[in-house]
Amino acid sequence: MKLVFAIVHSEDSQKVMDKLNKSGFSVTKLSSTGGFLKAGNTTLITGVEEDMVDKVISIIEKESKSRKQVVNTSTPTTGLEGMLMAFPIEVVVGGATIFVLNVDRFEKV
Ligand code: 2BA
Repeated sequence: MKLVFAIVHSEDSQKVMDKLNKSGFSVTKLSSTGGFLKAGNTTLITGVEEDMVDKVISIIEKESKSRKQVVNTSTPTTGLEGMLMAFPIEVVVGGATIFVLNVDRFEKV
């Protein structure tokens, strides 16, 4: 058995979960926060048999859009001691970031 962790944009999460459920997969949704943008995203966990991993990934891929986001970073200026200058950079977020882990044991009791 495998555990698929998918970090998706929160706006895509409902669609991804609906499609996974409709295809017979159980999903758990966790609210998470990206370390770089410090913005909310969603982590979805799905436990599946190994031969279903590609199907799960293709559903997630199909429903997860990539987005451009502008983030302000600050850098110390030269010559002006202690001054920080903010400048915007554009980053591409997603579609989805996916990790597939081995499951040693799975029980439902
Ligand atoms: P964040 O950490 O908020 O990152 C958002 C986007 O910012 C990233 O999109 C990437 O384009 C950019 N980015 C992240 N770290 C950067 C850095 N050190 N320098 C420049 N740009 C950087 P994605 O790669 O699509 O990642 C979306 C979210 O997925 C991330 O949100 C994070 O929550 C998660 N994630 C991505 N890679 C991960 C990894 N290797 N381990 C754990 N979580 C990861």
